[in-house]
Amino acid sequence: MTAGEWLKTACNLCYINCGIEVSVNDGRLEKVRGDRSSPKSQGYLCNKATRIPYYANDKDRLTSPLRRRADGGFDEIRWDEAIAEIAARLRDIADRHGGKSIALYGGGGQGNHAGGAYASGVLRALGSRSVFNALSQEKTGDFWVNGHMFGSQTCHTAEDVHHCDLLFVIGANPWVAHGFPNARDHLNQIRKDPARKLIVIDPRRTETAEMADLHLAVRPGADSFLLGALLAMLVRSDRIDHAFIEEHTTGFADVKQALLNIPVEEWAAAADIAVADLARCVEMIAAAKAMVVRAELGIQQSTNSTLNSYLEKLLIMLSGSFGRKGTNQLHGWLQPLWGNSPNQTFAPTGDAIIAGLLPPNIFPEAVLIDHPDKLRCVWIDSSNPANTAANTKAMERALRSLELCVVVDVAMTETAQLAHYVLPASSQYEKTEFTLFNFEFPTNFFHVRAGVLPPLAGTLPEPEIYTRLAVALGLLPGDNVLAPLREIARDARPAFAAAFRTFLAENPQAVPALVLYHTIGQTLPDGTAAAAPLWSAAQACANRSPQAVRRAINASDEVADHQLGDLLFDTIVAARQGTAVTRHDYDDVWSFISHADRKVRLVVPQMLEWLARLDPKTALAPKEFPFMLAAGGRRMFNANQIFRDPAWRRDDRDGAMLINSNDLMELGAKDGDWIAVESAVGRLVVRCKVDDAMRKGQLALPHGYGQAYPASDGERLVNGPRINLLTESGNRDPIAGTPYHKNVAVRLALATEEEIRAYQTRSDRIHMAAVRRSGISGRAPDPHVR
Ligand SMILES: Nc1nc2c(c(=O)[nH]1)N[C@H]1C(S)=C(S)[C@@H](COP(=O)(O)OP(=O)(O)OC[C@H]3O[C@@H](n4cnc5c(=O)[nH]c(N)nc54)[C@H](O)[C@@H]3O)O[C@H]1N2
Ligand SMILES: Nc1nc2c(c(=O)[nH]1)N[C@H]1C(S)=C(S)[C@@H](COP(=O)(O)OP(=O)(O)OC[C@H]3O[C@@H](n4cnc5c(=O)[nH]c(N)nc54)[C@H](O)[C@@H]3O)O[C@H]1N2
Ligand code: SF4
Ligand SMILES: [Mo]
Repeated sequence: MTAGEWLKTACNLCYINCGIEVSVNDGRLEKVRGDRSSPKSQGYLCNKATRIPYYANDKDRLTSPLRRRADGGFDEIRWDEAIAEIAARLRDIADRHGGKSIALYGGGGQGNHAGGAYASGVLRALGSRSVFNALSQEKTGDFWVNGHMFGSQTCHTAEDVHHCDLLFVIGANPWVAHGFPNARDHLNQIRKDPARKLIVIDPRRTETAEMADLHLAVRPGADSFLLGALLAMLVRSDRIDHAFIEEHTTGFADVKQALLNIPVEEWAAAADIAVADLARCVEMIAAAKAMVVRAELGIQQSTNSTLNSYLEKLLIMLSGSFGRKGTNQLHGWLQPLWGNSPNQTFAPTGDAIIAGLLPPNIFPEAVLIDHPDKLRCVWIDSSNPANTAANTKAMERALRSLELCVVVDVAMTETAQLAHYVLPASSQYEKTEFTLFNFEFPTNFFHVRAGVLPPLAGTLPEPEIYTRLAVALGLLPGDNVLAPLREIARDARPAFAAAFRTFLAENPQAVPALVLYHTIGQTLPDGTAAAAPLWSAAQACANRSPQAVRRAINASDEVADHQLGDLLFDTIVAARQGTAVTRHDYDDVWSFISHADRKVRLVVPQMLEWLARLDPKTALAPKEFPFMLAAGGRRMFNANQIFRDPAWRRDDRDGAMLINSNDLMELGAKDGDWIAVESAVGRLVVRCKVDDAMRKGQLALPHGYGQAYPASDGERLVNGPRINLLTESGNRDPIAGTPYHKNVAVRLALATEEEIRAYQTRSDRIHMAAVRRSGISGRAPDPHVR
């Protein structure tokens, strides 16, 4: 690497993974700019990406494997010691209790999924079957609905925001959180074009809602009432697309009856929305030529979330906003990020396994329950559940009571503090990475990024960690056995597929992902060996959608179908800026539906029963806890648990709680004060910030705070609220088990003098250290949030 050279990679701060270029000097990542050659993001960048150096050059990295002592402290140990001890303990647990007592938690964050392929391969080979991750804290209700309506939980809706004339946003804030590529550009274009409209359903007048033609400031948690009333009005006024419904769906008569039963005025009142505003919404939907619905956590992490996802899909279907340019579609995949597991349950608790995943909300019970098949060991990679799963106290209790807990991370997280062993990974800029968050249609992109920095001394990239583990467990043959297969990969790619199959048949214990890493992986350009498991994905993708792959990679007619998978794979691993992997026709959408007749099932009996039982009285907050807290919103300066150094933030350094000025006045506090917020399970003292975009009675705390970081004297201080101290495991969806984080019933109190002093001092200490570290001198810590 030449000093000052710009190298191509991707942003790891949200799941859009924009293509970026970074300048590297003396082993440090110095500057970031958008990569104009990126086929997906074309140079786009948001405010967070310029702060990537705070992740890439973090001073508080793990640099040695750690083993926890009985007194709770940690000893640094050698890699070979750590791997040998962990392997022996894993084997012992599998022998005594069976592999099912071992679970994987995580496997990837916003920018890294390469490690997950290897982690799950090794654990599965031990007999482990349970997987927990962030998707089952947000999306599995949606996946369950998709399974019923489209025939498989891997059918997933894409949003053609680019071409819509009506963008309908429900419980999402794309100006801040993105969620679709180049979000701010699209929102700006829609705002400027009088022919294009924007509707937003959100209790808060967010940055996105501020740009809308119609903002419906729904009562928090009352979206089912709003969406139900809206659908009832669409049906009553016959503003629905009969031709679409007839041609592409089944079951309309039953759904129509269920919607006609809805008492519109009563439900609109429960949602606190004027019927006249709903009527305007109906007119806008009817006038649109191409509506696209964009929904996220505001309905997926709130009361009745699985029902919300169903009603959202009905809105798409009844208005015929599906399968055309500018509407919603289903999309293809290089490799599906989740599975399809209808009717599967986790025996110890009876909870549903959706998309192959178990919800973090049941993790404490799955560990603490008295059952022969309970979980006794968890392997955690790229996740910080002690901060990000519901009910921190219950989560910590469960993590502490495991027979074995291993954490693979770049930093000493709150979860790592509770583990028996901590293994230091190289960062996402020090190794090859890719993500499986590729949800675009008609053209879907994929980006394999090569490392741009050398691995930090003492760390290992995940494929190397899992190689060592697999070798110690006898799950990977020696190099003398692998070498011949590697030679075939190098010399005769067409013969490799058959040779690989034979190899696995002869070595049934071997972990396939690791075999690929050590064979075909070693033949790839720019050290991209970690991308080797994509070879199987590319073969499968080319088999499923040969025409779409041919178009995407401009394969000539001379390329035979059986060569297409290899060509796709070689194209992916060669393109440093990412590449298109499938380019579909809009009409291909129907082929993605798994039902044999390619029709969407409008009737999902459990959903219609749920709808019939909804009681508008439940929309009001309980008396004892009169405020509704959105525990975990996206802001300009939060990014999950990815940055730990508080200096990365330009504002909102304490992670303030947003509150309406009237509510604050009634409490007797003022802007910037420390106040206490109490739920049924916990209490937090937080900085408050007046925000009259908030509804009265609604509060919001940010996601992505609560990490400990060393102050100047080395003491680790927690920065900002650990919001899941307030959330309860049981406040979850009855079907998916996903948390209702957006609707946490709380009350407010004034903080004590002692608390105010303690929190202010802590904030000053951590931000003083941050200012010094970042080299910005002469700036005292800001006593108030800006
Ligand atoms: N800046 C930033 N961007 C991110 C992330 C980040 O940490 N920081 N994280 C990424 C990740 S992992 C995800 S999943 C996405 C999430 O992206 P979003 O879902 O768009 O983000 P949130 O801010 O969590 O929630 C969206 C909106 O829900 C609203 N809301 C709260 N309660 C309700 C309710 O009862 N009903 C309705 N209709 N709305 C409600 C909030 O006011 C908020 O505006 O963002 C991604 N992008
Ligand atoms: N109350 C509340 N809770 C929430 C949410 C909310 O809105 N409210 N949001 C939920 C959502 S949508 C999500 S997506 C989850 C996210 O929560 P998590 O699943 O915990 O994921 P991240 O916050 O992305 O944490 C990623 C971890 O990966 C580590 N890491 C970074 N790079 C690497 C690497 O290269 N290798 C390895 N091995 N580790 C690495 C980071 O240090 C960090 O510890 O939180 C959920 N929790
Ligand atoms: S939108 Fe997401 S991926 Fe793109 S620059 Fe911003 S944080 Fe990074
Ligand atoms: Mo997420």
